[in-house]
Amino acid sequence: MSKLVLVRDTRFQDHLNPELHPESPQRLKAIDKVLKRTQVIAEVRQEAPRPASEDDLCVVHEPAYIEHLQSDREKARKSCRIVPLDADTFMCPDTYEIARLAAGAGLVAVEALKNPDATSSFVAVRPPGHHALEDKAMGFCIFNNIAIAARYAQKHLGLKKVFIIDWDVHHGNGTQAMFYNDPTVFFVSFHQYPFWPPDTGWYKEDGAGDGKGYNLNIPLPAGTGDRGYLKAWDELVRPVCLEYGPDLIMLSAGYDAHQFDPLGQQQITTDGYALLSERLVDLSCASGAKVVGFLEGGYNTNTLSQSVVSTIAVLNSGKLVVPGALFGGARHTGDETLVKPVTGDRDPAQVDERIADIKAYFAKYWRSLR
Ligand code: X5A
Ligand code: ZN
Repeated sequence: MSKLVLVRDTRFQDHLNPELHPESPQRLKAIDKVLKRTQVIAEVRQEAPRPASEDDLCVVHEPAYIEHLQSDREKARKSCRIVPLDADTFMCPDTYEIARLAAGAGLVAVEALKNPDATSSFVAVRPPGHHALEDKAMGFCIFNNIAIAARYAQKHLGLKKVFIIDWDVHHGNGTQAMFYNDPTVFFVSFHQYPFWPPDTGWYKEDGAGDGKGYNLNIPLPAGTGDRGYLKAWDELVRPVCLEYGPDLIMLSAGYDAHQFDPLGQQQITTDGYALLSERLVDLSCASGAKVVGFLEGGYNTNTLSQSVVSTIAVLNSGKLVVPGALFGGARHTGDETLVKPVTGDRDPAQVDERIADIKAYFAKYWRSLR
C-alpha cells in the first residue's frame, strides 16, 4: 500500500560540477543505494521524469535567461568543458537537458497526485532549484523546480492555494522572490541566519502588495537543533498553514541543516528529519492537502541519504518510521527501536526568543498566532 510516488532517474547523475564541488552526483548515488538497501525502493511507486517545456519554464523564468543558458550550453559543448554561470553554479555539456528534466520531474510529481491512492510524491533530482531567480542561476540552482511546479499545479490541476515549506539550511531566496507579491502561494523558509545568501531571509521580509503576510521567514541562529526546528514548526508553521487552508503543500527538502553537513552549522539529526517529516504528514492530514517534496541541498552523502530515505519512508507509510529501524547497525545510536530524545539547541534561550519575536511580528496577519 504505497502512498508516495517517487520520481527519480539515474540521468540526474550526469550534471557535473567542477571537482571537489559539494553538489556532486555522489549525492544521488548514495540515496539510490540506501533506497535499495532498506527496501524502501520496493515499497514506493516510481514514475519517470519528462523534460519541462520552454513554456513550463517561462511561467517563472525570463525567456532571455533561457536563451542565455542555451548559448552557455553551446559553449560547454564546443569546448567539452564545465562553464561557470555564477561563483558556485556550473554547466557541463549535459546540464541544460538535465536541469529541464529536473524541472519536469516536479510536474510529473504534481500530476501523480491526481491519483486518489497517492497522498504524496517526492522528486530526487539535481541540480537543485530554490536559489534560482527569474533571470539568474545561483547557489548550485539553474531552474527553480519547486516554483515551476507550484505554478503548474495552479494552472493545470486547479489547486488554488499552495503552501511551500523550505527546510534547506539556506534561505530560499529564489522561491521567495517569485511569489513575494502573491497571496496564492504562501512561502515559509527555515534557515540559518545570518548565512548565505547574505542579506536575505530576515522575518521582516513578509511579502509585498497583495502578498503581504504570505511570506514567513524563520531565521534561526547557528547551532539550532531538532528542538528549535520542531518548536518553530509547532508554534509558527502548523497554525499558519491550517489558517491559510492550502490545496497543496510543497516542501523544499534540503538536508544541509543536518548536524554532520559540511556547509551548515545547524544540529538537526536524522531522527529530527524523520520527526519533521511526521509533522508534515500531520499537516497534510489536518489540512486535507497532499504533499510534494523536492530535493534541494544536503552535502554529507551519508546523512543526506539516510535523511532523505527517512522522509520518503514517513511520507509513504503516513506515520513515523524510526530511522534506527530502517538503517539498523549502520546507524549506531544504541537503542535502534526508539527515536532518540531530540537534541538540544546550542543556545535554546536565543532560539526561543527568535521564535517569540517572529510570532509577535506575524500575529498581525494571522489570528492563530495571537
Ligand atoms: C541548494 C543549496 C547552497 C549554495 C551555497 C553557496 N545551495 N555558497 O544548498
Ligand atoms: Zn542549501
